[in-house]
Amino acid sequence: MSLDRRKFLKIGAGLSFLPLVPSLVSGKTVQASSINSGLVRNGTVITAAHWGILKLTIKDGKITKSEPWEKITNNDNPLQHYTADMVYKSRVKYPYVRKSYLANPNNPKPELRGKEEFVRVSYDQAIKLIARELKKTRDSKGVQAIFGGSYGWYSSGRVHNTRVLLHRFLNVTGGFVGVSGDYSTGASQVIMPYVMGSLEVYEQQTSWESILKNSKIVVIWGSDPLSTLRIAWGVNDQRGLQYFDKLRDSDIKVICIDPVRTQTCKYLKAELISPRPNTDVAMMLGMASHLISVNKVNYEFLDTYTVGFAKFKDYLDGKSDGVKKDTAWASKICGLDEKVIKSLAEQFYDNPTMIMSGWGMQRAHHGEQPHWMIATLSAMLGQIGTPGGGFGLSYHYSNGGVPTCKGGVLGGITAGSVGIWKNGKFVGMPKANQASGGPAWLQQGTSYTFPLARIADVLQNPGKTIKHNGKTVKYPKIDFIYWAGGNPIVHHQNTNNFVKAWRKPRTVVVNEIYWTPTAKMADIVMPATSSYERDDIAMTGDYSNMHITPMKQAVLPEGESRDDYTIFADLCKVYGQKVYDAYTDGGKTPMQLIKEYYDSAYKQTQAYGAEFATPMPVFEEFWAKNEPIKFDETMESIEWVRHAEFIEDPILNALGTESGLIEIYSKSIEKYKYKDCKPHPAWFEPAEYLGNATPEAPFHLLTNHPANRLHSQLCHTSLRDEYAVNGREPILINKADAKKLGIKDGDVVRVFNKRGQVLAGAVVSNDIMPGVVRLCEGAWYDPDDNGLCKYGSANCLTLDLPTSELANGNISHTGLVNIEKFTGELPEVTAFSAPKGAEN
Ligand SMILES: Nc1nc2c(c(=O)[nH]1)N[C@H]1C(S)=C(S)[C@@H](COP(=O)(O)OP(=O)(O)OC[C@H]3O[C@@H](n4cnc5c(=O)[nH]c(N)nc54)[C@H](O)[C@@H]3O)O[C@H]1N2
Ligand SMILES: Nc1nc2c(c(=O)[nH]1)N[C@H]1C(S)=C(S)[C@@H](COP(=O)(O)OP(=O)(O)OC[C@H]3O[C@@H](n4cnc5c(=O)[nH]c(N)nc54)[C@H](O)[C@@H]3O)O[C@H]1N2
Ligand SMILES: [Mo]
Repeated sequence: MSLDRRKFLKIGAGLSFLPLVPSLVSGKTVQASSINSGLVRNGTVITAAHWGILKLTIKDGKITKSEPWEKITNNDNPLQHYTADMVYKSRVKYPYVRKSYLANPNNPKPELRGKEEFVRVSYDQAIKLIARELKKTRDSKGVQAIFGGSYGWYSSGRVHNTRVLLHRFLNVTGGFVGVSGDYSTGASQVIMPYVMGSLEVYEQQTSWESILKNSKIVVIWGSDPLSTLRIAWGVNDQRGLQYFDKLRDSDIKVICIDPVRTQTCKYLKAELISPRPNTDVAMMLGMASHLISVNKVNYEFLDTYTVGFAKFKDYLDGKSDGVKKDTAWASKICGLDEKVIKSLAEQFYDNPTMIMSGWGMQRAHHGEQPHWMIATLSAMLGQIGTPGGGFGLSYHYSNGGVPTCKGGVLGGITAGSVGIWKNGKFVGMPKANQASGGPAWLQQGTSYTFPLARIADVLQNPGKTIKHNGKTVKYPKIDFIYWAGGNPIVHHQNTNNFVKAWRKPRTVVVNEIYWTPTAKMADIVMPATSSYERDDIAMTGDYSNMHITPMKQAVLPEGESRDDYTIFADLCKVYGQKVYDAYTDGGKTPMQLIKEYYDSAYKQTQAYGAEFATPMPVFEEFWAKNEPIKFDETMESIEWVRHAEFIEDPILNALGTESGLIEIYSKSIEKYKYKDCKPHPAWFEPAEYLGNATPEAPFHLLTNHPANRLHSQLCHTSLRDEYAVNGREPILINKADAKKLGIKDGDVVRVFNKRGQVLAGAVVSNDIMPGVVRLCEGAWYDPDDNGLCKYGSANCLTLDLPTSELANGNISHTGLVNIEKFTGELPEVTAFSAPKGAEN
């Protein structure tokens, strides 16, 4: 192994396809035989979604039932039953253009976006309009005016990955502005490479089998896996939930640290510790001080595997700021009794303890700190890389810790490279890049990307420079937004401010399946098919690579909806035959691509040799059979312990950090001299938290991921009837708080602060600590004329500030609000119906 390794970020045993980073795999050209999918009019069809492999029942060409292909956990996953609604409700059925845009695209009155009626146009007219306006903007304002970052989720499937297809299209036609990072782990994915030399958040975890055998304590810190494991980035293998069943049946002690008594906490009958939101770092600093004072620190581990502990200890002792970070200090900030803090620290030291952390607490102001501090604490305990101990940042996501199988890995659509254009003519694709593949904005570095959570700032302040992760980023001047996959009007923080920013560019085009708030705020809306109306192929288990599954078209497309691959191919045609050929790789159909991706996996398994257990049938047989293929785990992956090789030999298997060791102190970060991110983990007061609450905004708002949706996806289905309160998004309020406010379970309440206001339905319960309320993200934004969201979209209330100058992540779990009983006349919810001018 090269010793240079330590200089590089080491991404080992990672997700085969990083979330939201387009895949770089590309298969070879294979001539597809003629395969006719042939629709089932009566019978069953196998397909897949983020929530698992599904079996659909079709009667007279309509979906009548949707259920999991295999039932393997105690917990039903309600997301699996609403496929019919995903096809038949709230659909964008035809192309639409906003009235003023259609009348005059050069002066389209962008301030009317979302307010004005739509006009239906023919598919061809819409395609021509988009191509013409895109070309006009790129020619006159350059690549930096075209925003194709288009952050967001998609529908599972290796061909119809809408964001990658958009990038492919924008690349071929001349390039675009992209984004770096994501909303999920904005802070952690930037800090952890400095600390551990790897992303940690998107990497395989110590095997569950090893945990069940070796751990004595499992700590679930700021995480609700029973909820978040209902989905996966690709297709859910459901094994993570199965392992939580096994954890429940084991003798392992489970401790949940969370302001909310989560589903997971209840199911596992865990001990609940509830610190004030956003104060976990203070709590952990207190634990660290206590461990030092009772001499329960593994100094040998610190000496061998880490750098910078002495400097960190100076900080704990208050050498430079005169503040000792002991348990008394911590207790005042986090609200927990000193005894609790001390007892936790000692229990962790005395037992093999696996700390499973979610990502909620890093989606907060100074979100770089919590996971850095967890790594520091685990290093002091001396448990990183040992069976049963250490920490893991993906047990709650995409089934981390489920052993990896040895099978074939499917290829997938790629973003390709930027096409070469000279004097307005397409010359061709660059040769060298074609082989390496990968999206142009990754290759171009930072000149045309910005940290994604700054998008509102970018749209409002073109040309501004900001500090970011040791570099300077200059904002582009965006005039054309193309969004495909993602619901930014719902997912971005401080909606009222974001809507203002969204109304700046001249053009906004959105490909959508449903009339989401984002589709309603577009100038041109292209009707996209759902994944149940087109053929595709997928794998389950982002870490386990467990199944290859067909995703067969179940029903005919609604209205004039087309798959994104075709929409972009048709746009390319306007740019000329050569551009079309570059995009479609010589005119390949989706079915040809499906076969090509399958064949690349097939070839891999063939190469394993005859003794390998899971043979794959040839494609035609696989497709005709309509059954997933399952691969088997290997012994190595069943016993795998994250970072064990580093512990075995820290020189030969050095980490990818600057020193090759775990960095409790980072010299690189020291050089950046950021005020809001020191070179070691530290406590910073968040902009808004219970420690600085005011009578105007006395409650801390948590905006957790919703158990019964995937963000905003499924919000429009009748699953909503199972959780909505008085027709509104539920807000969890502590009993004592509700009593003081005169609010009863089932009341409609107004939640407000200086940024915005929403209606929500009160769920009064002691499942949340006093002073804290929870309104899950992803509820469809439904503004009335005064900016009140009638349905309850949480981001109307959140803060749009960066975590720090290091990561510039979003801080959606930081923020204070006020609540009152709503006594006015209840406005009708209109979020799920079509806008003016469009039919449902
Ligand atoms: N307050 C707060 N805000 C948050 C968070 C939080 O914790 N709190 N979490 C953040 C996080 S981690 C994330 S990941 C984001 C999620 O934000 P998004 O990814 O924007 O959320 P989704 O609701 O999944 O949006 C996906 C959209 O893509 C559409 N879509 C699906 N398949 C296709 C397709 O094949 N073609 C086309 N054209 N469209 C398709 C769906 O209909 C849906 O509207 O939200 C972020 N926002
Ligand atoms: N069903 C479902 N599953 C999902 C998603 C979904 O929308 N629906 N979204 C997926 C995506 S894109 C992502 S990124 C992941 C997100 O996964 P996470 O980021 O882990 O999810 P969150 O709900 O934001 O937060 C997890 C827990 O952190 C707690 N928490 C919040 N702030 C604090 C704090 O300051 N301290 C402590 N101790 N706890 C805190 C919350 O109460 C919550 O129980 O989930 C994925 N899984
Ligand atoms: Mo996410």
